[in-house]
Amino acid sequence: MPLKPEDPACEGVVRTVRAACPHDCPDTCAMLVGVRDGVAVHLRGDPAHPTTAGALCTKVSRYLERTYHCGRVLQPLRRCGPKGSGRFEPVSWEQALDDIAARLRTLAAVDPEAIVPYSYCGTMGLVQGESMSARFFHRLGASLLDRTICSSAGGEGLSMVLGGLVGMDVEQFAHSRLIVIWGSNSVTSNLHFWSFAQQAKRNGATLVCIDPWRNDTARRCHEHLQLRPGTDAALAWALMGELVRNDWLDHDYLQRHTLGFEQLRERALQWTAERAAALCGLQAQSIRELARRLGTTRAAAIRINYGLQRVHGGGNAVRAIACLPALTGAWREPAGGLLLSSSGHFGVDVQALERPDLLGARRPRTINMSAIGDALLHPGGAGFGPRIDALVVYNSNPAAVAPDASRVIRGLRREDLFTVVLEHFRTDTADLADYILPATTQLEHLDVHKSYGHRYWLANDPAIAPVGEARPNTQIFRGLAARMGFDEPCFLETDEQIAAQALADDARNAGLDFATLRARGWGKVAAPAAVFADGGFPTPSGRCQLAFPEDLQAGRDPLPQVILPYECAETAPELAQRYPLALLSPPARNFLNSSFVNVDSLRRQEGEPTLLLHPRDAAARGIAHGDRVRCFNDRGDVLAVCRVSDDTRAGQVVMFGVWWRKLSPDGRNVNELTHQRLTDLGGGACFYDCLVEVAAAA
Ligand SMILES: Nc1nc2c(c(=O)[nH]1)N[C@H]1C(S)=C(S)[C@@H](COP(=O)(O)OP(=O)(O)OC[C@H]3O[C@@H](n4cnc5c(=O)[nH]c(N)nc54)[C@H](O)[C@@H]3O)O[C@H]1N2
Ligand SMILES: Nc1nc2c(c(=O)[nH]1)N[C@H]1C(S)=C(S)[C@@H](COP(=O)(O)OP(=O)(O)OC[C@H]3O[C@@H](n4cnc5c(=O)[nH]c(N)nc54)[C@H](O)[C@@H]3O)O[C@H]1N2
Ligand SMILES: [Mo]
Repeated sequence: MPLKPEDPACEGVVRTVRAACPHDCPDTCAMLVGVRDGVAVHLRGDPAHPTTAGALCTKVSRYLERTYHCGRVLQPLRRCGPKGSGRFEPVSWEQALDDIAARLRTLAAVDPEAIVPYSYCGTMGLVQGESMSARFFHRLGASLLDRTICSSAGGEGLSMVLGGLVGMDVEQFAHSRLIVIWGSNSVTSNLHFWSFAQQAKRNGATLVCIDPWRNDTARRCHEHLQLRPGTDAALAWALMGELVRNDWLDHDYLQRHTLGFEQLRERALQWTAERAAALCGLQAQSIRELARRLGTTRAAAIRINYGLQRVHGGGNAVRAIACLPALTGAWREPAGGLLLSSSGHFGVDVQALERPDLLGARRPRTINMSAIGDALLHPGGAGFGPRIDALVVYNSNPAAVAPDASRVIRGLRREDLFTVVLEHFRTDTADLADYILPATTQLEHLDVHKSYGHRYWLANDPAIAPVGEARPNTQIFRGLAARMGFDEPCFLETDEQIAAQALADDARNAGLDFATLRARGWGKVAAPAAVFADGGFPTPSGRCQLAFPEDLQAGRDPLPQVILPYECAETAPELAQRYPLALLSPPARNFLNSSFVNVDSLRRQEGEPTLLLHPRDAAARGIAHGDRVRCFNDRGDVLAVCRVSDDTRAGQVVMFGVWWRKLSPDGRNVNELTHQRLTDLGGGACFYDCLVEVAAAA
């Protein structure tokens, strides 16, 4: 049982260690771990850290339960039954690393590109993420991985306009007068931003939510524009049209700090509120009203999150939205503008961490992680290269989180695929491995973190010794590198040395180094509060790119496009006949992607896989509240308990992700239904671009 810091048992004997929440979330909280006799006894948010403000979310407040979970993998395991049988035997580290290195060496002798790393953000740490691992795969000449599963469409869209992953300081939202929360359930997935939004609300700000369903955030906002999924670009164009027609424009800002306003103006005038309303399923009046608010409120702020870019046109939707603050000059105010990601405000020395120079002259192919199912099932050949013979998975659970799960599982089940999984737990992916290697958690290893939601670097000191025989990812890859005979000095570097390299000698870091961070826990980057008050966008011209110069030069349409989902009535009428319901599968409040699903107290709070169905759709199908239903399409089917509610639109269902398959009643999850087609920009996954049908379960 974790203790409370004020518990008398803590006094005098509990040492406090500074830590950082490792999870894939914009909040990246500063944590304080209490340790007694080598055991972590409590964990809390650092009250002094301005965005954490002493509060952790429900999930991470259970991090001790997760760390000391009886399901932790404690020793290296080797498969001893048929693939997927779940039969493993313990082996020594020596044995496991020798075997794995031998196998990889044999494959690499033929073609190293047959080996593929698969990783994402199980930890966001720069040391336990892509450092020693990337060096290892670069030196090996393995296939590269395009890490697109979450944010690449929006990231590319934003960068086309602003020049990078840059934007407002989240702390400034407390002073905004208008906050538009666009495609994000902040209360669930960005709690510490929500605290600032609430402060603004208490001070009289208006909060508007733009989301296809009435989520926890929409419920707490003044206005809710409940649009059809995948139509955000059209809405943004109509807002621009209204701004232009009413001359709610900052002409001075446009003239001095933007490119392409004339082209944008002409296109915007083609978009009336009525035209967008028809496409988006909104009232024209509510579009006009939002435009008026954006055009007439100083300190108007937009919080977009990655929820809205998981559709075919997601990249262009972000592009269109990102133009808005430049039209109104909202960037002049510290509490105005837009925030999608703050990553670009950090000076990270990626070259030093990942050492792409170890590739030498080799240019391996790139595998897109959002289409790993197809990649694993590809026989190899022209245009693809060698068949994938080995997959090394770390910091990710593709069997649960990747789209088109039945193909992913078929791929992972290949008897001739050699799979190594570095994990804390026996996840769905680990069950399909040949070797499972026990990895340390954040309390057991050293790391350094930036954030994509705020502007603080954070250090993470190990609080406890590794549980069981667990090893940090870095140590595992160091061990493999030694066995492969990689003798470059970078393979001998310690985690401390790597952490020190992560902070580039770059004005953005305000002189911070790892030693200082470690002593203080965290430190803020140098960006000014009103980051683009005087322009200075990180684009080649220093201007905000309303039209994209490279497209203009190449004779392509330089403006943000309106691209409808792959799967909707307009673009796929035959499919929409058979599968008339649009499926969204956003995060569950008590899970973090597929992490924490195995923490019993949190899974109990979530109950069972749940599907939200509109009363009209329920009536048409004879389904009642609480019924067990089957949600299906040509790709697969999954069971859920039905909640009948007008929180969702008619014609749209919401299923909360991302359950472990083996902890679900039917041994499957919502990604049975999603597809592997990619977004317009950035090659991202289209999780929320998916048509289904729902029926009462037999
Ligand atoms: N509790 C919890 N927190 C998390 C996560 C988690 O799994 N659980 N995941 C973390 C990760 S990895 C990420 S990337 C972020 C995710 O953050 P987001 O992707 O922003 O996730 P949500 O906050 O659920 O927001 C998704 C919202 O987008 C809406 N949406 C879907 N399609 C559209 C659309 O076409 N247009 C618009 N306007 N809205 C749409 C959904 O209905 C949903 O309410 O959150 C992080 N935080
Ligand atoms: N249908 C649907 N699917 C989705 C989404 C959705 O909204 N709907 N969201 C998508 C999004 S936004 C994202 S970001 C992806 C996330 O997908 P993933 O990045 O795969 O995230 P998790 O599911 O949290 O799995 C991370 C795994 O890494 C492990 N891990 C954590 N720390 C360490 C470590 O230090 N070392 C090692 N070796 N392992 C560690 C954890 O135990 C966990 O099993 O899922 C995507 N999938
Ligand atoms: Mo994500």
